[in-house]
Amino acid sequence: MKKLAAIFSLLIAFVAQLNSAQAQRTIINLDKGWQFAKGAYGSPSEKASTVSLPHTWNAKDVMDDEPGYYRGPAVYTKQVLIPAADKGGQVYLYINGANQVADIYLNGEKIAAHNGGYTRFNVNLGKYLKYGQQNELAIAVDNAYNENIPPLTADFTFFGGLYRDVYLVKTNTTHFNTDFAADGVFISTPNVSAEKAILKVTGKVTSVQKSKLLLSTVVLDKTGKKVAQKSVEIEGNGSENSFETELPEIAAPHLWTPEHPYLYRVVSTITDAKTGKVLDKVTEPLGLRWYKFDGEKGFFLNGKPYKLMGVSRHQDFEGLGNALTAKYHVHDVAMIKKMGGNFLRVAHYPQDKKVLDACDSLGILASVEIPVVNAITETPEFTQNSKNMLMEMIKQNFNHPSIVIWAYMNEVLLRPKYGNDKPRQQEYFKNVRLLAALLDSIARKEDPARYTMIACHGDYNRYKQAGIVDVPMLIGWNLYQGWYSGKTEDFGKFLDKFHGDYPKLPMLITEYGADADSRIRSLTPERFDKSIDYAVDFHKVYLDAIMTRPFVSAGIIWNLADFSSEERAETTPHINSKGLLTQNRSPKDVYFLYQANLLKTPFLKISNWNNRAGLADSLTPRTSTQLVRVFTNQKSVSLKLNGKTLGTKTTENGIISWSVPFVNGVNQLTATSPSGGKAIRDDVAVKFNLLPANLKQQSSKALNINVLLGSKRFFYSSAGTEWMPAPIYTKGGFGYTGGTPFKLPGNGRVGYGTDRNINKTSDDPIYQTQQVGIKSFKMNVPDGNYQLTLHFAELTTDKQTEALAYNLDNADKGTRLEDRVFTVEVNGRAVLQNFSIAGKYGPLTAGAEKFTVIASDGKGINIVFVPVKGEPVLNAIQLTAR
Ligand code: GCB
Repeated sequence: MKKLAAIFSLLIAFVAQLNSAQAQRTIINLDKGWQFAKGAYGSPSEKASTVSLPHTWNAKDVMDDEPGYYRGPAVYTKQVLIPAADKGGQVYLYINGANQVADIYLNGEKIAAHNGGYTRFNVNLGKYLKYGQQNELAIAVDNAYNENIPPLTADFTFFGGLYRDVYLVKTNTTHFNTDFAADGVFISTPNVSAEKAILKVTGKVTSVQKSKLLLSTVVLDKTGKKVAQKSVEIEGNGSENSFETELPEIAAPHLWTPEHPYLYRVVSTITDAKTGKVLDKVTEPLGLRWYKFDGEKGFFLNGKPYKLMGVSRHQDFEGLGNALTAKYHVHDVAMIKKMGGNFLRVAHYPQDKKVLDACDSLGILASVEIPVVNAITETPEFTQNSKNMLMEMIKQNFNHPSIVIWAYMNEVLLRPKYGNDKPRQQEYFKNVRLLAALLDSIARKEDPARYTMIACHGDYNRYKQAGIVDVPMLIGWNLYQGWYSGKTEDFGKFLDKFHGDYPKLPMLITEYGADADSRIRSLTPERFDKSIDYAVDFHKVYLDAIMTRPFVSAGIIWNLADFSSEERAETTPHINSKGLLTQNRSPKDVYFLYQANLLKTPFLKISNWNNRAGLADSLTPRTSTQLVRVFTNQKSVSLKLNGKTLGTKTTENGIISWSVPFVNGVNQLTATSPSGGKAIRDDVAVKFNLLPANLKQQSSKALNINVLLGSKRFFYSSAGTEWMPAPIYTKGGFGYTGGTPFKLPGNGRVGYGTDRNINKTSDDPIYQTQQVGIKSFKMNVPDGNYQLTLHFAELTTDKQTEALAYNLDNADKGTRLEDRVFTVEVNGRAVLQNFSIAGKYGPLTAGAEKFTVIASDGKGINIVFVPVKGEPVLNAIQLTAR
């Protein structure tokens, strides 16, 4: 029996050795079939459900009206069968993203932990595995606040979960080193020109026994043809040994550019020198290019000047949170390309590898950063976690030709701690600077070829005095003049001032943008109205200022798409709406503005304000004239409305505006422009709800009045209703009398209605403005039966909310709930008696009061607001025939 066992174990050892000697790395995806439950490891707080990765537990709870989302522990469990044949090799578990702390348990034992939610990590499962059996793998993930892990706070939602792929990598015991979950092979291109390219490949080989190895590097062109090759013998030393090889030069290389992102492949192989067996093989992308940033002249790629124009991008999508599959990542990068952009700021944290793969193959240059955002914690643990993230980011992404910048801090002095204790604050500044200097030196040492960068908010003196400006190789400015503060014109002044002070320091505009709620439009756009139209005006000024200043290396728009930010209230609660695209990636007019200015191929697009309402210009003809913008890179464009020409106009900065006399119903707009002989065109159908100047001109059945009080906004609601600003009453028409629009309290506070969330509605803009002190609302409607809806929300409240950190102008003084009681009479009949909005609905909560009203004897409808206490208010009003 003993003998048999001995033979058997010999056999196993032989098979294992065979395997270990033969196997190259294999990758086994583990995305399917996880059991998931919230709660700590061993004590679930709910029944487990089966989930697939990518997965977040916050996809839905960030979308509700309630503040907050689940931030705490949860556990993913899965049985993993490890064949007996794997014994003798190595088995690594790779986790591409677990936000933000992960503890790894194998067969009930905790074997590893990782801090930080945005970088990949791996665990050598080797000695813990049961071969030939099922192994219980459990990953406990926690997204609770942790003062030692960046980011501490930020304007984005910290979705919890295993939100990227998880997989096993099985290797021979001799393999490329897996430290920092990198590929273990690092390619640099110290010498590239149009004539030749020289490649240096460094890395480490991990082995468990002494052996003679052959390390070969082969460079393949796009067609798979070998263009360079080198093999060196190395001695496997039973632990780790470094290698460094320089390849023979590649003559007349295909250069990597945004226009022609030519990719070579570098295949690195470890072979057993004795047996000739391949032990490990990894393939890396290679793009041959050289670049520099110049303080005066901007950015150069392969000796040619390029204005870097692009976006930042968050990794979430409507309804999915941050748990996105590959196609979403690739689509986003493709949208930058489609816009005519050439740059992506991967902000504020490293993202899925597919993002950078797409940048490499589509020709989008990139910066990547670790999430040290807004503030630091002055502890060794915070420093250590930041350092580790930086190392992971650099090592994991080293070979992407698209990357030109490593960044490591964003607006770190936004609202500095210890405001009331100046000496302590000075110490804090010193510690921030020390951390910056440390991270900067690591990045320069780890990757001497790339630039380092810090992105700062517009308080230039603060960063200067704290010594931050002097640390990185590039300075990024996040600027919001004309949004959070000042006027759009101040933007150019800032650029000139900074450049005057630091002419040698290359400058990038790492952020600029304005909220643009795709449902809100305006014919008289103004700051904070969140209209698409204000955003277009804003971007026009910024784009011009960036394009006309060669010393500005880059203009990076904040943001590609609307993204989740739980802290935000405003018109779309929990969403930052500065995207050029909506959260489900449908383009807004601002996206068209950039296409018109950046694309080289013919482009023509009519504004997508396709659901409109308005008042007739006069009694006859019954048309309502409104501005329509056309975005184009063509010299001139002709526009037709329902087949009738509105003439030809010349383009200015990518835009042409037309006054279009809309009619009630469907309006077909056609824009055309001859382009190199071939005409390009765009067609849109605009649905227009036109209200006649004299409502009696329309039959009661056809009337559909939806108006907002205290507002100049147009709003397209979730029910598909076009709302328009309420007019002041004029004889024979309709509108309000008396009062003023609601204004936020507090000195110098700028806002549009209230910027707080309105409960019990997703159509917040209907309720966020109101007319305070309104006397009456009259509608000169034809006789008939109507349904009248009065919309109310009490906009004053005792509830204090913290001012949005980014809004530096916003000194929130808090508010006081007003004691407001009034009576509403319709055609002399009291329909609401001693009505208190807050009393009935509570403050900041939507309420709709519906009535059936009869208009007779040609008298129309007259609504009178009678004050009892305080001033009456009205937020919105609707009238339809019954
Ligand atoms: C910033 C931040 C970014 C915010 C943005 C905004 O300066 O860097 O994280 O989302 O402003 O929209 O306020």
